[in-house]
Amino acid sequence: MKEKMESLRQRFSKEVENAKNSEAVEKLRVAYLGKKGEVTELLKGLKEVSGDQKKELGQHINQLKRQVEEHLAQKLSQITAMEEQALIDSAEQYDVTLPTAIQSGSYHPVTIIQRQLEEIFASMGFVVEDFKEIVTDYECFEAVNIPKDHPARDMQDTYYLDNGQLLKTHTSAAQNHILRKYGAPCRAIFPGRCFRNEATDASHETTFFQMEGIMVDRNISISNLIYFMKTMLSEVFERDVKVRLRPGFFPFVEPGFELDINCLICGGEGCSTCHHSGWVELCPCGMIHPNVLKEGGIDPEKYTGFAFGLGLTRLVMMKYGVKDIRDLNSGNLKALSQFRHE
Ligand code: FA5
Repeated sequence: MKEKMESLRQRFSKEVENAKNSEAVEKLRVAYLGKKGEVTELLKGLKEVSGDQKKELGQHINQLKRQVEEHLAQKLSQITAMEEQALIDSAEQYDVTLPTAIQSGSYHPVTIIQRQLEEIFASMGFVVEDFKEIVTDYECFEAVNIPKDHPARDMQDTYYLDNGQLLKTHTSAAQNHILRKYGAPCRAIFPGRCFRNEATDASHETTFFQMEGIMVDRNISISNLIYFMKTMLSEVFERDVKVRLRPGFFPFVEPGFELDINCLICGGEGCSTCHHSGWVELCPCGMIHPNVLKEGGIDPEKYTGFAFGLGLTRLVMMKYGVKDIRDLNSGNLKALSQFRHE
């Protein structure tokens, strides 16, 4: 029996030595220590042996069993360390510059169009300005000729802070700051996020983007305004789009206009986006009111200017055929990822 055990020990040692991976070690464990393993069978065979011999043999088999267990454990930890190292080594060879199958992020369509507009206007000599989102009552209303209790305020309810400041309802809130910063002559655009406390529908959100533009110089007229509006639209849409100009009232312009675009979702037939009118209000505009120029430190006797407040989010809807404005703020990756390659 002892000889049998010795030859088993030697065979096991060789086999453990040759094991190349953790599966091979597991196979050995089953072959020697499993239910029908060789060492287990030896232990089972003890019941055939009697008396003192049983005790002595039992000790030897248990010793062999412990040795087998220890060897297997040692070999397993050796192999695990090697396998981990191999993983680390192969990770080191991973080339992070290679294109991957992982989906990359993309710019929001509003950002894409905003940047395109910034390029168009910059090429026409306009500076691009940024402005804060929390503004004072003066900046948002009084500086643009909307005194306290003016009915025009009803059109632009917003969210007020305890300190009396508010989330800006329109990019016109930056007009005074820009006029004071540059004086006359000046050409500037200033895109920004706006907020209004109003019911949402397919074309109205409580948070949306506008892009304001002003041009002040000697002898600026409505013809200049129309020229810049037409140039901007034909560049963005890369084709002729039907627009209409109609009178519109805004306290900060005189005369004021509404520039509407033929609804590109329904082709002018009427749909929920255009409230079944066939037209979408896109870009109110007009000649800057003398009071606004004066408040900005510019002499209205010498200078005139135009201003426009483009509905940037609505422009994006028309450009990409987005039927519902709420899709643009929903964070829906399926919708937004369509703009990845722009
Ligand atoms: C204004 O905000 C004026 N400050 C624009 C202006 C600037 C006029 C300079 C004259 C001179 P109005 O409230 O109409 O105007 O908004 C301008 C545009 O912003 C709208 O034509 C529309 O395209 C967009 N807009 C307004 N409210 C929302 C809203 N709730 N959701 C999405 N877009 C909106």
